[in-house]
Amino acid sequence: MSRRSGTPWWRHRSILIAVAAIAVFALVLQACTTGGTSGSSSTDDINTRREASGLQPLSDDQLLAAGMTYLPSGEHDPYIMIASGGQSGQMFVIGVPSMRILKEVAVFTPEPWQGWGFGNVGTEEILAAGNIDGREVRWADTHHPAISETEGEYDGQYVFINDKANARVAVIDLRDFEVKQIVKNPIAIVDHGGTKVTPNTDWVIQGGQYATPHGWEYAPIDTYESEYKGMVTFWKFDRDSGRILDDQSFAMELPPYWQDLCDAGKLVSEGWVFCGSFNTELATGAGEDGSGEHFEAGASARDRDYLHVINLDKAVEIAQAGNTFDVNGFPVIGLQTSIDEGLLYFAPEPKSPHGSDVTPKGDFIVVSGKLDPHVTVYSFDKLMKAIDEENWVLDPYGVPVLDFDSIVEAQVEVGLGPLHTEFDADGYAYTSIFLDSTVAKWSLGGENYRGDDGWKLEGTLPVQYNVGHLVTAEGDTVSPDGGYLVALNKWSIDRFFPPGPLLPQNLQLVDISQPNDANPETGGMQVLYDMPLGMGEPHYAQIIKADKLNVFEVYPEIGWDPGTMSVDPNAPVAGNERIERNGNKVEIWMTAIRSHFTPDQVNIKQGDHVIWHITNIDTSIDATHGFAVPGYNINLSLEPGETATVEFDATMDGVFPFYCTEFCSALHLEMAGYFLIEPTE
Ligand code: K7E
Ligand code: CUA
Repeated sequence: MSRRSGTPWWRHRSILIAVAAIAVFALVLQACTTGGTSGSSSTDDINTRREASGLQPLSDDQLLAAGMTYLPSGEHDPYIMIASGGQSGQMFVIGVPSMRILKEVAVFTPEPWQGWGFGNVGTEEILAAGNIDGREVRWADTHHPAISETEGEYDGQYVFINDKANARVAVIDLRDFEVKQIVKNPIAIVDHGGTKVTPNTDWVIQGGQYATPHGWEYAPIDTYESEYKGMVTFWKFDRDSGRILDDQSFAMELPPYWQDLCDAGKLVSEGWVFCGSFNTELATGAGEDGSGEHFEAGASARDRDYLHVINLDKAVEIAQAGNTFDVNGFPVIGLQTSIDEGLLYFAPEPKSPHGSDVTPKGDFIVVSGKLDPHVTVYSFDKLMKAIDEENWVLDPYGVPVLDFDSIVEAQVEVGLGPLHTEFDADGYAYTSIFLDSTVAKWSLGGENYRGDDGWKLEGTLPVQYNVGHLVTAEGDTVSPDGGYLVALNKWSIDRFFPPGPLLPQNLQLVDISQPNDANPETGGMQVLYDMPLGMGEPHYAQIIKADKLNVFEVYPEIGWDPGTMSVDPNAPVAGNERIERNGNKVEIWMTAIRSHFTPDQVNIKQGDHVIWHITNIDTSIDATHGFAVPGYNINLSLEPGETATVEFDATMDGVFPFYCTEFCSALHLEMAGYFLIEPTE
């Protein structure tokens, strides 16, 4: 088989024609909307050309959808979607409405293009902070990105993301879309209900999931009820330094229910936090002796689980007063303290709950039971009233369980398997319906929304298939934009060419800008675009207005250290390039500029300890240089102005041509050098 994998010529041609046809759609649409008479084409012409290239003709609706997502070369997306990367351990940056992938941001997993974890000392240190008992854990299951907020609005400064698999949280600076910090939760080995931020990003919430003894110490499973613990952790965030301050952070001990998604209260409910849970059955699985039940039955037997209603403001006071115990050096508020101090209440929630979403005005909390066809809406006022009136019974751990009927504002039947809910600017809510594979649009009632018109289903839109989260533009903030919704579908089945049995996810862009009567069945919703994503399974995403992001196009000054976000005084700059030897320590100060490294010959001896600093002294936008040392597992990405250091022992002797891995100029191939390591006996 010496033939190159055969793409027939006509395939290429059909792609070209498709591209041309899309360009023509834009012309037609422009002609239609401006009333102009371009006279160059028409729907018929487009469909004639599509058919000629083996494509199906388009309906008017489909043509409109194409025109709503097509951006001519050079036009930027008005919105940016930050999606979790699931098992990739990364985070995706996607333009909306074009659904073009702009970047996979390296987070928990080494990524060579960004030079993330391939010798760059700064990145290695950040990754190493996520080591667990000294073990390098270099994958993650990222679920929930949380863009930093000011007064409940996305401010575009930072994004946080959790690693469900290992209970870690990363902090990403949105000036350069690079990770600045990874923290490992000291008391839990897995998490889920994070990350979410409080309305001014004072606290980053990391909720637990599968209960273990704190510190994931061993305890026999038959001690589950007494030794296994749930948890929620509140990480203190310092905006000025851009870091989580672990010495001001704390956790709360919770019963060994499996805590699920959390959301922070806002406006009227600011200072409170709401976390769903399941497995209030305390199921422990099917044992090898045939005892017990699988979790899917055992953990979904009861009709009610508990929404955890947490008084964060008061918990902060208790933690600051030192009324905590210590797990691995981390302060934890004990469950009994939480009960005594009124930090924790339970609100019964319907069967197998998932999702916990606070409405834009902070006045309601929406939860879904995966095995209940309704969304259940609690009133924050009613929760407070029930707490005041002590309208509760106690759960087996002594936590007050509020009376369901007294706290529920409404239940709206939306379909089978409701999960997650977001909002728009007009008082509508959108819930993902996993089993039905739909998005349900329903109206919020109450004076802040649609009043007496509220609490009813407005329409459902089929999506393909099995939608997990959905996201609307700024849809979990105090002022959602609406306009666009993205359904993050778990299964794609027949939507795309199957690249092997592992299929991509299907992210579907949905237009939610139209009134209900534009299509009474769907409540005006229309699918605009299907985007396959074959890089990991995004769970949640957030969509922010692009103009809220203040991104560095190049680093502000030459010698910039992205780790400290300031100039490194030790950075090599033009004119001070040099090599210093001190015994077997060799330190190199090198610069990179189109199209050479200075110096481009480096001679050392085998066994030398090498500290190699490199600055990209180019200041033009996009003039990134790479730096690869073959055989030594080293690759850097040096963006304009950036400085980085690699440090290693030159154990292998030989001749190692190093080179720039970014095609930066006409003489990029010449941007190389010789690293000669002379053998010692
Ligand atoms: Cu529903 Cu982790 Cu938010 Cu997946 S979670 S879908
Ligand atoms: Cu620098 Cu290629």
